[in-house]
Amino acid sequence: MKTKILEKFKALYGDGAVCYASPGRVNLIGEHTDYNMGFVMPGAIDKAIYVAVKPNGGKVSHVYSIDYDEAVELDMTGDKPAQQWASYVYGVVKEMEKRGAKVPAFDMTFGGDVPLGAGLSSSAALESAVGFALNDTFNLGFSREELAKIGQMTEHNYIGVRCGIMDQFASLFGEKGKIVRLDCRSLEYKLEPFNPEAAGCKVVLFDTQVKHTLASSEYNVRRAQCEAGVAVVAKHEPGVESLRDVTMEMLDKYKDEMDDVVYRRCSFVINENQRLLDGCAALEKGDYVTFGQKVFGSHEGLSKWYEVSCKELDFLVDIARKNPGVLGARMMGGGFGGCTINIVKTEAYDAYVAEITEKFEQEFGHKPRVIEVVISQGAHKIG
Ligand code: GAF
Repeated sequence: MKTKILEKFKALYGDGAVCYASPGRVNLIGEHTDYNMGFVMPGAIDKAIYVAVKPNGGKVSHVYSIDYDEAVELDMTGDKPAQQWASYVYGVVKEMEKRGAKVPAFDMTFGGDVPLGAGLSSSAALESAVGFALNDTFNLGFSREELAKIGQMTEHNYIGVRCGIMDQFASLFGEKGKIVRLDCRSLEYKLEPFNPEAAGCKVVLFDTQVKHTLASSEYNVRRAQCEAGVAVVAKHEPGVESLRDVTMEMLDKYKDEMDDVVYRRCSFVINENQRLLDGCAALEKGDYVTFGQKVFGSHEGLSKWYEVSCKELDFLVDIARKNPGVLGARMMGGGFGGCTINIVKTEAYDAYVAEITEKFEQEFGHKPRVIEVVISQGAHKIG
């Protein structure tokens, strides 16, 4: 990929570009908890967005996307570009400028191998790659944490999704073989070795290859529902600022003051945080069986209580539940399509992949994409 990006750069803008990469992510457990100030357990993967960049000394920047085979001129004094892919680049620069940086004009080509729409966070990978590349190229002095916030705010202010910080954080802070156990309130994190093979398991993703259009609008609705629940509890309980501060006892106490749907959304988040903590304790002991049960529990909550799953994802997890070789499976990411993450006993792996592929195709007329991932290094300069 690096060669392709650099060759395209050379053809369009000449020699001398430097290449950077920032990866997509998986998340073991803890979904929709990040914007509720809870915990998440993502890891960077071996699929990334690659950016080649060079200052151009002019007034406007030029950006080319390999995936869209399209070039745009970015005038940072003008409006947001019409193309969404270019809005990510524009948004990152704007967010840097809001924080006081002067970002000179540049030429850039980018592309990658993070499957789009699969819930592996290709957009956060792009924001992080662009932010990391510009920060290094122009010596802007942003920390990785600031770059993660710049990516997150790009999403809020230029794409319209009020996302949490998990995806950008994982893309920037991930390390080879390690899961990022992140507290989304304090942004304290621990890199924990993750070695399922040693416990006789494998992690595999099945991409439904569907993406329902509801995804970003419903995402913002979920976030607003969580905020509505917090507002009710906060009227009575001093110090409550987010769902992280709310217990099930508190939620039950004020249940009558909130819509049933708000109650259901909030209870999912509170339980999901607890599942993560319990799952994490199990993983620390190498107990993948207990961890897997938490993963199944997470899917149940996401599907029935948070209602962000879809028939294709539920179908995959139902098959997983009936297969004794599968320790845990659930939808991953924002939902309404994308992929499931599965923890499977090594000896059951091949038969499980065959079973899923066959049954899914029978039901939906196309095969799911089987994606094997390796937990890998976060944003870095390739040179
Ligand atoms: C998307 C968002 F971008 C993340 O911030 C996170 O909320 C996730 O959905 C759900 O856990 O990937």
